[in-house]
Amino acid sequence: MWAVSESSVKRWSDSGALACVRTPGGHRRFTMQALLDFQRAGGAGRDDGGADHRGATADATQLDLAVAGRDWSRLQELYYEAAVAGDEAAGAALLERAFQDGISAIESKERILTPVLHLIGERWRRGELNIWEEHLASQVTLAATGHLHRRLPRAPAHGRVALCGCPEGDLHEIALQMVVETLEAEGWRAISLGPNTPLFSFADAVQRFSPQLVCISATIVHDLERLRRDYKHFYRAARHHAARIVIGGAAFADPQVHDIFLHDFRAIGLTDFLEYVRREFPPSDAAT
Ligand code: B12
Repeated sequence: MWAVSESSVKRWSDSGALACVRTPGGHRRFTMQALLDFQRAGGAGRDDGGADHRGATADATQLDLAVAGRDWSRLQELYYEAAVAGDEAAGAALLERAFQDGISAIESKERILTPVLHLIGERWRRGELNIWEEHLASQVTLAATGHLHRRLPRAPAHGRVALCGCPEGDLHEIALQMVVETLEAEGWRAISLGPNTPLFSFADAVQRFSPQLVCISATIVHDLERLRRDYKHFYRAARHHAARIVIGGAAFADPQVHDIFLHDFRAIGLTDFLEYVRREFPPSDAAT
């Protein structure tokens, strides 16, 4: 978080500035609250402060200011830096800090992560970013959003099942993970088949799990003829189990693709998706 040495942290802890809990073996443990209290009281810049201290404090302060002011473009810049540097800890800390200040997980996904990934794609396309930087950014994003998700409160499980995946040939799994997290936070059992799932096998999974909801995320698709053929089988299976079908992702902007994937709802993002889910599956109708 502050990019300082272990001895600095020990010194702050020994002076009482940074509260710690000692394990029976004598190791120091720091609660999130203690870190935040320390940060509010001046953080890493409170004492002697070498250059590294000042830099780290400046970063933390910038993050605090950006979060407090809901400065989305600054938050995007800060997240971008963490993402292309492969800094999972910084990416996760940013999302956690935002959440503590009242920015919901969906807001972070839509207003920070998604625009940053779109920008990364654009910079990659223009040859300004290396492929490995795009890969690092993907890993950081999957890890950071997963980290926040595991800490969030969830609605009680209501027994409904959603089956989610990307069609064959599509390796873009970040939006899919976001959809799964959104449903889990709402108390769904959300099963992810992951990226690159052939539709005929997706249809078999529908038979196996009898979901109330099926979510397809598609960014890039190939072989429209094969998709057309397999989707018919998939659609019949979904209808047989009375599952609603929701589609989302850039691939559906192409009318040819859109027309193949008969659906109940096409989501633009996570906010309209959540509205749809809450409207179509009200709590009173829950199975358990
Ligand atoms: C990361 C990335 C990759 C990574 C993916 C890693 C991973 N683990 O997921 C890797 C390196 C694998 C990759 C590979 C390729 N990629 Co790529 N990739 C991207 C990038 C930068 C980000 C994608 C992403 O995660 N976006 C963030 C998500 C959250 O945003 P989103 O998809 O828009 O989703 C939002 C909404 O659409 C919606 N949504 C989406 N799906 C769903 C589903 C449901 C049910 C709901 C409710 C909502 C919903 O909610 C989301 C939240 O807001 C994009 C740039 C971009 N514009 O997206 C390029 C991009 C998609 N890739 C592109 C290309 C060309 C490729 C490759 C062909 C490159 C190559 N030559 O190898 C391969 C193809 C691989 C394949 N077969 O799929 C192009 C596609 C252009 C096109 N339309 O043809 C893009 C646009 C980059 C560019 N500017 O040119 N890529």
